[in-house]
Amino acid sequence: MNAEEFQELFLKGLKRRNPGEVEFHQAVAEVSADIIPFIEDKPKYKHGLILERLTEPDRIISFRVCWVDDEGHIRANRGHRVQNNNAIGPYKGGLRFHSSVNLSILKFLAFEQTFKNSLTGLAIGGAKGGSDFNPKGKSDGEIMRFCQSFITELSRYIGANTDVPAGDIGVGAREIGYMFGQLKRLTNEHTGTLTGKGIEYGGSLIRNEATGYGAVYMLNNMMKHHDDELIGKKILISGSGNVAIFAAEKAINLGAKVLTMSDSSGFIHDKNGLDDKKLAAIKRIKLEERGRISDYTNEFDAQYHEGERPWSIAADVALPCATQNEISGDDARTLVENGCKHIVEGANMPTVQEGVDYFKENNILFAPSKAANAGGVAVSGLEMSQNSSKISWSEKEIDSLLSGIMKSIHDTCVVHGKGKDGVNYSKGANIGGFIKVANAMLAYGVI
Ligand code: NDP
Ligand code: 2IT
Repeated sequence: MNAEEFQELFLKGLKRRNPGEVEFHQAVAEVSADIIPFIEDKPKYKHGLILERLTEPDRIISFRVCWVDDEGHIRANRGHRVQNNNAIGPYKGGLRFHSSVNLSILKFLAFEQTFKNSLTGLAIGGAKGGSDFNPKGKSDGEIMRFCQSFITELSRYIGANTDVPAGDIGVGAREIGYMFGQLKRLTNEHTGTLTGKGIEYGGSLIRNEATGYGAVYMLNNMMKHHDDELIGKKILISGSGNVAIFAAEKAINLGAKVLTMSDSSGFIHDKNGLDDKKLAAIKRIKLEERGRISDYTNEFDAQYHEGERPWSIAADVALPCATQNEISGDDARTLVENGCKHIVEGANMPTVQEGVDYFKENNILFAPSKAANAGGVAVSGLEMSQNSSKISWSEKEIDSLLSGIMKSIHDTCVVHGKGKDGVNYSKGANIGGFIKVANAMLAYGVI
C-alpha cells in the first residue's frame, strides 16, 4: 500500500469512528497528509501506530454546567475537556466559551495543540476545553456564576502537573479570574493550574499580548528569511479580540499599515491605517465596553462592511485572527488576485483546506496556526515555570524568550519543510511538532 492509499484508509477509519466531526476530520487530514509520507520509511513510527494513537484523545471529559441567571432562572450548559496527549508534559490548552462549541471543534483544537505545544520546545502536552455557553450580553454576575460552576466540575480533572487550562474565544482575563478564584477556594492551594492570570495573582507579563505579538514575529521571521521586510506593508486583520488586537499593536509598532479589523458582525476598513490612538479606541470598545467593531466609525473615518469579512481588500499580508474556517476557497483566490503574498494564521485553522492548497499552488508564504499562534501557549508555559519557581521575570526577559521561541519555531519549519519549491511551512510545522511527541510515546512502550 502506498502513502496515498494508506492515508485514504486511515481517514476512512477516522471518519467512521468520529462521525460528523468535520472540523476534527479536517485537522487530521491536513496533518496526516504530511506525516504519512514522512513515516513511510520509518517503521518505528508506522508500526508504533503513533498517528493512530495521536488521533484518539487520551480522554474526553464531558459534564453539565448549571448556573442561575439574573432573573433567577436555572440554566444548563454543556462543558468538556479534551485531553489529547501528555507525552511531553502536562496537558495544556485553552478554554473556549462560544455557542458553537462542540466536541468536533474541541477535538480538532486539542489535536492541533499537541503539535503546537511540541513546537514551542517546552514541556507541555495538548488539550482544549470549553462550553456552548454564550457569554454575549451576560452580566458580570452571570459570567461569574457560570465560571464558578464550570471550574467546580473541571477541578476534578486538572492540576498544575496534570492539566493547565487557559483562555481562548470568550475566555479572557475576567473569566480566568473568576475560575482561578473558585479553584483556589476549592483546593485551598495557590498553584499555577490556570494561565493567563492577572499579574497581581501569579500571571505573567506579556501573556495577554503573546499570541498576537508572536504571530507578527513569525511573519517578520518569514519575511526576513525571504529577503523582505515588514515596514510599509499593508495588512488585513480579522477579529478584534485578544489575538487580533495585539497582532495589530505589534504590526503597527514595526511600521506596517493595518487596514482592517472585524468581529462576528462585520469589518471596518480604515484606508489611512490604524495608529496607537485608534487601536486604543478599539481596545476600549471591544475589551472594556464589550461593544461592536462598527462603533469605530463613530470616532474615526472608516468604512464599515456589515456581515462581511475583510478578505476583499487589497493588501500584502492577511492575518486571520478570529476563528476557524474564516478564509474560504473563494476568499483565498480573491486575496491572491489582489496581490496578497503572506498569510499568517493567528486564529486556529482559519483557512479551509481548499484555501491552504490554493496558497501553496501560488507560492504564497503561508504560516499555519500551529506555528504562527504558538506564542500564546509559549508564554503560558513560561507562566507555569514562573509559578512553580515562585519568581516573576521582567517584560524584557519574557519578550526576548517569546521572540527566541518564535524564531526557533520558524527555523524548525524551515528544516523540515524545505523543498525544491521553497519552504512549505505547514509541512515543516507538522513534522517538526510530530517528532518529539512520537519519540516520547515510543519511549513509554504500549500505553
Ligand atoms: P476573543 O474572544 O478574544 O476574540 C475573538 C474575535 O473573533 C472577536 O472579534 C469575535 O467577534 C471574533 N469571532 C469569534 N467567533 C467568530 C465567528 N464564528 N465568526 C466571526 N468572528 C468571530 O478570542 P481570541 O482572540 O482569544 O481567539 C481568536 C482566535 O485565536 C481563535 O481561533 C483562538 O483559538 C485563537 N488563539 C487564541 C489564543 C489566545 O491566547 N487567546 C492562542 C492561540 C490561538 P465577536 O466579538 O463578535 O464575538
Ligand atoms: O490555542 C491556543 O494555543 C490557546 N488558546 C492558548 C492555550 C494556552 O494554554 O495558553
